[in-house]
Amino acid sequence: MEATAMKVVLLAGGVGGSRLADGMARLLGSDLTVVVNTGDDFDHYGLRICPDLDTVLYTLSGLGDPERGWGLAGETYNCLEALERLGEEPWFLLGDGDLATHLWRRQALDRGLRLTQVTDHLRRRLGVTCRVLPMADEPVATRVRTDEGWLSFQDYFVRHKHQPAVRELAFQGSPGLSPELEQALTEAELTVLAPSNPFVSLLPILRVSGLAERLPRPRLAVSPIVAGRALKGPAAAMLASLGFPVSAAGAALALEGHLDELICDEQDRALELPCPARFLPTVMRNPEDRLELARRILEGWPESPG
Ligand code: FO1
Repeated sequence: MEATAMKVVLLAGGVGGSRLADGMARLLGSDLTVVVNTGDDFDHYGLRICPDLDTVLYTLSGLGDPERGWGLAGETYNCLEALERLGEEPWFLLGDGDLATHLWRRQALDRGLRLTQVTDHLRRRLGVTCRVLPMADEPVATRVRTDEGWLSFQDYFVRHKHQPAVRELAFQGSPGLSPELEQALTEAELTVLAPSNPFVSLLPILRVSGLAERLPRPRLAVSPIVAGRALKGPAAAMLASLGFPVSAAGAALALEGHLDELICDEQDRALELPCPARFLPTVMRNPEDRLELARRILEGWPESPG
């Protein structure tokens, strides 16, 4: 880890967010707080599944599956196979090691711990040095309206393989700031919005009551769209179906009012953008790319690691 005095909050969804979190954590250590979307969370077989929190924790601990970006590396699926023998048709792949996380979380929540406290325990046990905070302690559920009607988020994303066009989004729950998040926002000097899906990863975080207005400035957002394509997931398709340009400019418009500078990929230099922009190599293919992108993002800001 390289030493720096700058405190940063990174707003992140799952896979793309966790990769930038990894680069930033190696630069900033405990001066980084990753604020993670929990709108994808859901109950399944009585367990509380928090996919984005777990993706961030597994990636930062080095335990994650590098190919898929979610779940643990080298997973086995004995429990799911046993469920199949009982007549179930598992559509959400919960590995045996991952199940331990969900069992432990369920037990801790049942004992009255808040999700923030549960996540902090997991973080410490997994050896993650930066702070990782759920966007809220209260449950929030993202729902999407498709031509087949309203779907819960994981139904849309995993069961329907994010194929249906998304026409509208809704968020159930009225989350507020946890004391830990309020303190992190007060202490930090810079906000970074990870290259996560604007609609289903970042906007759920930004609608937490009191969060958007407390975000430390400047707020830098890394575009999840490069050369008109999403690096992963349905961000490009959602921009199109929700009526935005399918480009980094569209991502900036989707986050209008929440960013001071957009960091776009060098391939998008010719784009006309609705806000101040910087052009960097933003595609993270390996851990070195993550660190380099984190360093370049922080470059140029006062007290940055340089
Ligand atoms: N994504 C999938 O596409 N299929 C799965 O079966 C799946 C299982 C899964 C289990 C645990 C976990 O933490 C994440 C998992 N994901 C799976 C990823 C995840 O649901 C999505 O990537 C996010 O919700 C979107 O950020």
